[in-house]
Amino acid sequence: MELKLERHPQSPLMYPNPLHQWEAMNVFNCAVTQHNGLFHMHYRAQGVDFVSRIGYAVSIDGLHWNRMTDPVLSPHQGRDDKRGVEDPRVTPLGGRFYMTYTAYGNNSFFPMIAQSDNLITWEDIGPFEKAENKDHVLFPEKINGRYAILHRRKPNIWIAYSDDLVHWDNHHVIMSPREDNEWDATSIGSNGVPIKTEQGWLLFYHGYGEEHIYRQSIALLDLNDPTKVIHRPRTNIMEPFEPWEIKGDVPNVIFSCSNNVVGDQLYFYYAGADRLIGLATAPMQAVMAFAQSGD
Ligand code: BMA
Repeated sequence: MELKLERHPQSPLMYPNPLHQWEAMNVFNCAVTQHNGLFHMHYRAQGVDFVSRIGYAVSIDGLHWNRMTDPVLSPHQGRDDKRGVEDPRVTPLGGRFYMTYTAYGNNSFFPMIAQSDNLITWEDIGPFEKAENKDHVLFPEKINGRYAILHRRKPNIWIAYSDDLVHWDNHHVIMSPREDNEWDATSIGSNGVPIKTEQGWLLFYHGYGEEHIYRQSIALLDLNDPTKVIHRPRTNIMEPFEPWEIKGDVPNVIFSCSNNVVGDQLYFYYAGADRLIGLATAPMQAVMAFAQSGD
C-alpha cells in the first residue's frame, strides 16, 4: 500500500520577509497549534546574520498568515546559542503550551524545553539533557501518569519519561534507521506532536539515506506503551519534488515540525530546502489505512 501526501495548490504558504532583517533569508520548520478556533504558527527564521530565531504567525484558515513583527524567541544572554534557536515543536498539555526547540552554539547544540500560557511569551524550563540531542517532542498527555518525550540521539528515535519535565529517565530506542539503500538508512528523527488515535500514537518522522535527501513517513506506536512500534510502513509519504523543495538553502529537504488534524484531513506543514513553508494534505482515513499497512 502507498500513501502520497498532496501538495496544497496555495503552497508555498510563506516566504522570507525582506522587510524584517531577522527573517529576510529563510523561513522554515514550523509548529502549528490549533487553539481557540485559530491556527498558531511558530517558525524558524534566518536573517541576514544567519542566526535562527523563532517567529509567530496566526491564521483563521491555516492558509493565510499574519506575522508578528518581532521574533518570540531569540538567542539568550549567557549561554552558547550564538547560531540561534531552531525547529520548534509546540505541545498543548495540561492547559499550558510547551515548546521543544534546539539551541545552537558555536560548537554544539542542545535540546531545550520552554513553557507558555499565551503562545507568545516563553520561559525556559531547561535543557532536556546536556548533550547533543534534537528532534525532541513531548506527547500531548501523560502516559501512565508520566510526561513522555520522543528525542533523537543520532541516528535513532528514543523515548524517555519524567515526573517534572526536568529529570528524564527510562530512555529507550524505539526506532532505528533501516538497512542500506533504504530512504531512511542513515538517520531518523521525530516530527510534530504525535497524534492520539484509536489504533495507537501516530508518529510522523523524517529520515535520510546516503544521498542526504530528507523524506517523510509515519509509524504507529502502542497507546499505553509507546516503546512498542506496532506498524512501520516501508515507503515514504513525501519527498522533495517541487523546484523550491530541491533548491534553497539546503538542497533536497522536506522537513516538518507539525502534523495537524483539520476536520477529516491531515494538514502536514513542512519546509522546502530550509527556505519556504508549504502545506501538504491527505484524508485521515487514507493516512490511518497506510499506517496500519506496515510490518
Ligand atoms: C536538521 C535541522 C533542521 C534542518 C535539517 C535539514 O539537522 O538543522 O533544522 O531543516 O537538518 O537541513
